[in-house]
Amino acid sequence: MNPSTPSRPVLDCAGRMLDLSRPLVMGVINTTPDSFSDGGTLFRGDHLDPELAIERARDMVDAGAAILDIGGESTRPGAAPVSAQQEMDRVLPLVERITAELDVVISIDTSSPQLMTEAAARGAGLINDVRALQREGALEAARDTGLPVCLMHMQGEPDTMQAAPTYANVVDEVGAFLEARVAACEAIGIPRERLLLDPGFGFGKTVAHNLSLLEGLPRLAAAGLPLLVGLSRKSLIGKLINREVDERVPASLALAVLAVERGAAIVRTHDVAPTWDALAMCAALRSLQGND
Ligand code: 7PJ
Repeated sequence: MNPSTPSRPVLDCAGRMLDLSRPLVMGVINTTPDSFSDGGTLFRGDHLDPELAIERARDMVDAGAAILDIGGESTRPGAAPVSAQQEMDRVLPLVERITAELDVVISIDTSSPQLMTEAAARGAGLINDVRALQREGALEAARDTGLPVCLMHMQGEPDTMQAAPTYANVVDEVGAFLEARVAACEAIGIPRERLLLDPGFGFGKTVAHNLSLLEGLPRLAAAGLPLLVGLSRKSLIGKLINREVDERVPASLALAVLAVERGAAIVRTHDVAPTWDALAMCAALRSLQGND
């Protein structure tokens, strides 16, 4: 490394470099008709409208998103599983168009090894797996793409995970799980430098569990890997301050700032423009403090 330039944590996402020395925004593009919080907004009738989707993607990039996270499987509580083919049909055409038209890292929100492989071949730059590569063949598929991977913690599976989440110590257990998945990745040949961690807010967690994890983020950050967090519009906000999904942006911004202050590097959000502003304030304060 050139001694005159300070070293910065940088993630190579298929040739696009993400500078993690300042907090980054990941915008959510849902191709499902039934997601947690923005389900069906890219649909006309019962079909995904590619023009609406690319317009949403462009708006997010213009608003400062460094990454777009494209998902084709709904993981909201109670969601029905989709077939791998259905997921590919929803996601791959969009990956192709975004790669061709926009300068942004494309993240694929999937647990399907086949989709990881196909999306990487079409220009995706990051794999975001809410099952932390536990599906059969996922570790190998992710390794062979050469892409960075976000490993997320979830207790149970989406259809039942909110029934009765139980932990003795949620921060310890989530930390131990993520550490074990990092070890599994390293064992198969995915280097640590290519991994990000996510505690999985709302995935098999009560409000109290989510708050403990937010408080405990610095302990998870101590693993030395970049943290990604998704708190945007999540139901803990509804439960804590009684807001409907479309009224949760201000509280989501507060949570984003709290998470970044506790060590999060990337914030996944449905509302890119206000989140970018909120994180820019965190970055401004940090540069004044001289720790950037
Ligand atoms: C998350 C996610 C999250 C990561 C979803 C929603 C639910 N991936 N995919 N982290 N949430 N890494 O957007 O509300 O929190 S889907």
